[in-house]
Formats: sequence, structure tokens, C-alpha cells
Amino acid sequence: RKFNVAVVGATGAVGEELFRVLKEYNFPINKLVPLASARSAGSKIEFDDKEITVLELTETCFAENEVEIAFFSAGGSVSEKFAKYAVEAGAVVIDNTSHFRMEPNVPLVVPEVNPEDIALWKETGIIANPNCSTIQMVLSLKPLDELYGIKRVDVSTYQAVSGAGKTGMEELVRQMQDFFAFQLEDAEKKAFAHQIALNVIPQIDVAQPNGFTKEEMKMVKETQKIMHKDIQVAATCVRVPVLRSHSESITVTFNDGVEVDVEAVRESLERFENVEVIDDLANNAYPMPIISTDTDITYVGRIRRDVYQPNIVHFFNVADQVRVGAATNAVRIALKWIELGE
Ligand code: A2P
Ligand code: 11C
Repeated sequence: RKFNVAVVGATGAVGEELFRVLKEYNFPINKLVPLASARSAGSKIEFDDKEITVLELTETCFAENEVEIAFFSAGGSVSEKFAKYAVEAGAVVIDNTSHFRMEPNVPLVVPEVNPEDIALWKETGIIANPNCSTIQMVLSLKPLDELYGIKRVDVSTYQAVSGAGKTGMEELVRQMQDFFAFQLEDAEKKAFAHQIALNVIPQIDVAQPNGFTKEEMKMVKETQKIMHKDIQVAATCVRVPVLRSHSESITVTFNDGVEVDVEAVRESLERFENVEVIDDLANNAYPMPIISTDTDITYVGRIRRDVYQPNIVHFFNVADQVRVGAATNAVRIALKWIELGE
């Protein structure tokens, strides 16, 4: 059967990608309802060679359009205010924001990792899509946990500007143009606290009392919730001048007594759905943002055993933040929700 599908945040970076992914995955759509603020209501989006008018997000728009699946990607405060109207109208909400993620009765899902959690959706009508940096990390942690049992993860991220939406992407491009026009010093800073062109910023989201940032603590708590395990996680999240793929340098400590076999690690990652290994250092082959951008794959490489401790492995992973980290994961959740019998 086909569904009436709403996209809240239809004019944003993730919203626009959602339309592309829905089309590519041949999502069973009866009616598509693009929603945004009054600012862009009346504008058009293109879907399946047709133009569809963007409607204003209102309390009644879900009931009026008989929406059955609602993707939310317009920020936490919009989800906080409007998700309940979609649920009241009988829709399942697939929420891309952090607003509901840590509520105990809301499932937090990466379909390749914890599809069984989707069943919990009935309690609230909401399924939460994890943070982008968590999604690509757990996609590589899950097979390794099955292989050896993970005790601890230390991760440093190199996060693209797309994580800050269209404003973030435009800011990087504008600052690069300003650089070539010798005007970078006066560059406008809206999305980021500092200049992002030709720089790296070791802060994403706000400071927490423990000295970590909110983005870093999301990686801790979301990983534990998705993996159903109190894995120790320490993250350092860094913004880099890359357009739309996040990278992560990951160190995994396995249970005591494990002796890492790099070939076994490689094979377990290769077997895992939507993960691919590129790992041939001698021939300069490893994952990079220019490889993962516009794909639905999480690429892993630079796999190596620790020099000192046999139960530690290091590797590097990259994935398209807008797709794997947001739109594609949301669509995969919806397809799994349908497959599991809604
Ligand atoms: P709008 O174009 O009307 O501002 P991004 O993450 O790329 O910055 O995009 C944010 C998305 O969320 C846009 O589609 C934006 O629509 C939408 N949005 C932001 N605030 C609201 C709001 N208060 N109500 C509905 N949509 C909103
Ligand atoms: C970033 N990870 O790269 C953020 C964006 O919790 O959904 C996504 C924030 C979130 O800036």
C-alpha cells in the first residue's frame, strides 16, 4: 500500500535530500506534503518530475492532509511543538532532531544496528533518528562488538559544515569566495562562532558542565542507547571546512584478553550491511569525504592493531552527513517500519 508522507523542513538541507532519497528508494508514496515555515510556504519543490507547493506547518496540516508518515527535520523546537499534532492525526513521526532521542519510551534507531527497537514506536508514535556522528560510528561498532565485545571507544570527529544545515554550507562557500577576493577577515559568521574556511573549530554545540560539548555527550548517550550496552565513550567533536561528509578517527578497546586479528576485523566490517572497507595504505587507498559524499555507504579504513595493547584497534570512517547521517537513515527507518507491519 502507499502512504501520505509529510516532510517538515522541506526547504532545508536534510529536507531536500529526503525527497531525493524517497525517490531513489522508490518509497511507496500516495501523497507528498512538503511543509516549512510561513517564510517559504508557497515555494515549490520538485519530486518525480512534478512541482509540489510547500505548505505552512500548522497544528492542523497533518489531519487536513491525512498524513500517515511525517519526517521532521526543522530543528528541535519545531519537533517539540508540532510532533504531537502529527501523532494525534494518526501519523508515525520519524524525527531527525535531538528532541525526543533520550526519552526512554522513544526508540532511537539505526535500522542495520537495532531494527527490533522500532516496535516501541507504538508507545508515543515517534521514532528518533540519531545524531549524524553517532549513526556512522555505531554502523562500524556493531559488527566489532559482535566479533569481540567492546569495552570502550575513543573518537575524534572531523565534521562537515552540512551539520549546521544550509546556513553552515553557505557560510563555508562564502568565506572561501571571500578568501580569493582578499576579504576573508571581514567574513560574516552566522552558523559558526569562528571563521570556518581554512580553520578547524574544536567545538560543536554548547558546553556542558563536565567540560564536554553537547555534541560529544550525544555520541556517548546515543551510542549506549542504540547498542543497549554501557560502552564507555569519550568524544572530541571538531568542525572542519568540508561540505557534507563527516569523518571519525576511532579507537576501540575490546574486552580484556581479546587479541585483535586485523583481518577478522576487516571481514566483519565488510560483511555488515551498508559498510564498505577501503584499506590499502600502501596504495594511498582509505576513506575520505570526497569518496563518501552523495553515497549511502559508511566507509572504513586505516584499520590497525594498537602497537602496545592487543585488545585495541584503530580505524577511520567517513559517511555523508546529509544522507547516512540524516535523510537515508530516516527513510530506512520508515521502510523498516512498513516491513515490520507498521
Ligand atoms: P524555512 O525555509 O521556511 O525557513 P536547514 O537545516 O537547512 O537550516 O533547514 C531548516 C528547515 O526547517 C527549513 O526547511 C526551514 O524552513 C524549516 N524551519 C525552520 N523553522 C521552522 C518553523 N518554525 N516552522 C516550520 N519550518 C521551519
Ligand atoms: C552537526 N551533528 O554536525 C550536528 C548536526 O543532533 O541532530 C545534527 C545535530 C543533531 O553539527
